[in-house]
Amino acid sequence: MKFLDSGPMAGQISHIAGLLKSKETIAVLTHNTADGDTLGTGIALSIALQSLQKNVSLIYEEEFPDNMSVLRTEHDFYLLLTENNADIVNREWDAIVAVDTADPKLLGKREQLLKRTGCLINIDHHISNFSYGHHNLIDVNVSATAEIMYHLIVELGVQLDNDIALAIYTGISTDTGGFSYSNTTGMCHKIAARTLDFNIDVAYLRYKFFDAISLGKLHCHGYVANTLTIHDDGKYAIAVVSAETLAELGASEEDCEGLVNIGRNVCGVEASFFAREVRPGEFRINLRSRGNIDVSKIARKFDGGGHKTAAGCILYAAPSDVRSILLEAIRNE
Ligand SMILES: [Mn+2]
Repeated sequence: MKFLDSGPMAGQISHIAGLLKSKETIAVLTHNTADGDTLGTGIALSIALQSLQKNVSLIYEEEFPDNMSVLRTEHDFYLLLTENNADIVNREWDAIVAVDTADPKLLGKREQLLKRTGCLINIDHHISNFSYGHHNLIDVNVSATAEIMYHLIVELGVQLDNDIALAIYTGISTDTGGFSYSNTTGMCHKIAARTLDFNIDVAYLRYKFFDAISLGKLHCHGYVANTLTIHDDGKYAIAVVSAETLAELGASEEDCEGLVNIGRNVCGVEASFFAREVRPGEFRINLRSRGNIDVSKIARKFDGGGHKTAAGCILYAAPSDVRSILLEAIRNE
């Protein structure tokens, strides 16, 4: 079902579809610390290209997160890049497609593959994407890259099936927080509605993507709720978790996902920061805003990026200095 008939995006989508049809060997790359959108988009595209008899590889370097294992299909295009894959690294590709990847740095070791093609296609919806591809299909107004992928797959003339529908539904559902963030639009509901013509277990996916919680994460929740600090008449919330605390709580990196929302949800808070120490003196910062503050501007001060309401960056500091550095950055914004 075609939902996009005219406008600049329709033209760009048909250009990229034509380009892909003219290529034979194609690598699809998802970003690291993979989420439902990059995986869903990458898998949907790989299925579509394989059905067009393309020689396609979906190259990844981190195992799928637990809650996304449901996405993994029976196809043979999955290619795990490990340290000693010289053959993958040196392979030439007619085209490489990076999906949902604002910056090639997010590709990790796979960034080096990019020079192995004269046709790098960059498909994304992040405002911080700097059009690093030879061809760029970027729409910052869509909820998820999976939305762009739906239009592209329709344009390629590929029929939806269960696997494609699940992949597209996952990308849109996860990037919109279950159709509840401000990026939720009529179009993303239309596309999701179309995917529900297939065998999608909405309740099970809701549980997997949003509700299921490990004990480590639950303990992290408790710690963050108890140690969160509120600043400037309740406008800003900051939570800092050291590596030592994470180890004591038995919490993994994955367990920290979404903890920034605890502060964001406090009444009156406009911007929330969650800082977790990944190596001594190195903090990964998640930033969230309720919409009045553009947190991507603050993330960029520390070489990070993202969207107006959700961004991330790395901060090098002593644990005791993290709060004051973040406060100064937002007060000077
Ligand atoms: Mn996305």
